[in-house]
Amino acid sequence: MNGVVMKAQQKFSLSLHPRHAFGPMALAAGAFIAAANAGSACHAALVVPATLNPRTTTLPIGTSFTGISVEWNQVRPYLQKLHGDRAATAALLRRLARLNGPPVVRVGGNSEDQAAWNLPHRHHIPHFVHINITRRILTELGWLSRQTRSRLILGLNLGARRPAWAAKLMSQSEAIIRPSHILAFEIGNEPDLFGRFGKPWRGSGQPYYYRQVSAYLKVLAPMARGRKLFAGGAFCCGWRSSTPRYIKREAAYLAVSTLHEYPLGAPVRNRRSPQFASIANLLKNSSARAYYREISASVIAGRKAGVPVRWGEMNSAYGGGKDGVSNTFAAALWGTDAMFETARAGAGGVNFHMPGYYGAWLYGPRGHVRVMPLYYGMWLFAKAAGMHGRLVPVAYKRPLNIKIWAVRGSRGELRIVILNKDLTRRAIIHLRVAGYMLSHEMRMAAASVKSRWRVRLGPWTFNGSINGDPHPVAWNRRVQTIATVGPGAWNIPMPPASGALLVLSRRPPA
Ligand code: BDP
Repeated sequence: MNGVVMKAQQKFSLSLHPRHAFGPMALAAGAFIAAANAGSACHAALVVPATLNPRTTTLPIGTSFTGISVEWNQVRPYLQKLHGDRAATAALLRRLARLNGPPVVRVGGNSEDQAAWNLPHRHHIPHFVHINITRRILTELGWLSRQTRSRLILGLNLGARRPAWAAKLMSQSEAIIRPSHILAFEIGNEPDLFGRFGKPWRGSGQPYYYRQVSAYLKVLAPMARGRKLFAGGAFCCGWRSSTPRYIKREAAYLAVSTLHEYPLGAPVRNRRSPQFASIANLLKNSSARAYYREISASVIAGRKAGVPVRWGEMNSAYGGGKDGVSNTFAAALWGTDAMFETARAGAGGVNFHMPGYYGAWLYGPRGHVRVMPLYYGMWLFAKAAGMHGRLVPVAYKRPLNIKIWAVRGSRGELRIVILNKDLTRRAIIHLRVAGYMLSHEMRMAAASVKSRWRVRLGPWTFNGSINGDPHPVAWNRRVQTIATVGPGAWNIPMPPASGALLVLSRRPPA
């Protein structure tokens, strides 16, 4: 509990940073109000001019950008049984894998420092260690990674200060899981909050932490036989800005450096706090921009040191997510945007922590899968990112809470994602891209921003799916027609709280 309170306080102080101006260049032309679709609930829509030059690509979006993070004690309930009902887990991961490469599966979180291989039933075990990592759990993970080609980041217990335990888990993992399926072993979860374990962690700070990490690496690094096989520091709150220093120190061992970020907190009670978990706060630009702002310095340090950096654990609201926020369509809009912000920073990807209210899919009481709105956001992102996509800067003004992202695919095609995160106002995006034609369009939409189930992406929904495969939507679809208003120019109506994916292909010369 203390940890949660402290985390709330620390995260609160971080969120007091002033809001920075958003990246895309402002267009000279201002946005203006236009009369729109007569008969619609909102009588006027804001016209937002947007343009881009497909030749000015910036960063590539890495493969295996998407990912999930699961606690050690959730592996069996959540990831196991890749047959019957729970084949859905593998089906959902494979769907993302086909688009952007296999999602990274990280096993860790608070359970990381509460768990040990074959937990010794002996005395002198720290009071916080109570989770037993069994052969069965590792076998399930091995099976999952074979089925999906997902690579694993496996969390080792640092809090207990037992390098020998970590060595045991590492050798068992490599014996049971194909070593090529293990991306990294992560040494400790959120050590910035280890004070909750009491002495000697309480009040000891980073020097003590680094001494412990060195003691671990002394034992573990020889087992890696020259491979960069470790991950960390998994800092969340107080120490996140020290990640560049961590990368510099440990680069020789790091396969990937991981950071954590939750913009909101489910236990936050103060409704006026910017961290209060509400749909309005989740959809604020700051809740997505944090994924750019808080990782950029680490990405730069990582580049210098040859270490990829990712959000090893993240989601909408810590404390397990919040019902009515984390499990609604708002999470799909936020999640898509947060992934693009991460890509804009040049980071390698994200791992959404789950299950809880923030799970991208959950299993109901009878074992049936429920694909949650967040998954649609992951799916939309993976479709847009593709295998070798590169971000293209889009010039537009943000009079409303609108985000526009563009990706150029390997054949020169453009995939444009538009997110209207405004809760009440329609917009018409006036998009101009010289030399391109519209070849495909799909909407990410829901009955309401609060919807938990009635969500669709293009003609597909997972609503009612029991095996993790989507089926065509059965409910009425309000058609939002895109108007072509000239060569390479379109008006794209965007209802409040909705997303769209447009695929543009090069216009053949006349
Ligand atoms: C993270 C912890 C994870 C928790 C999550 C939460 O690493 O284990 O489940 O917070 O509170 O910081 O939701």
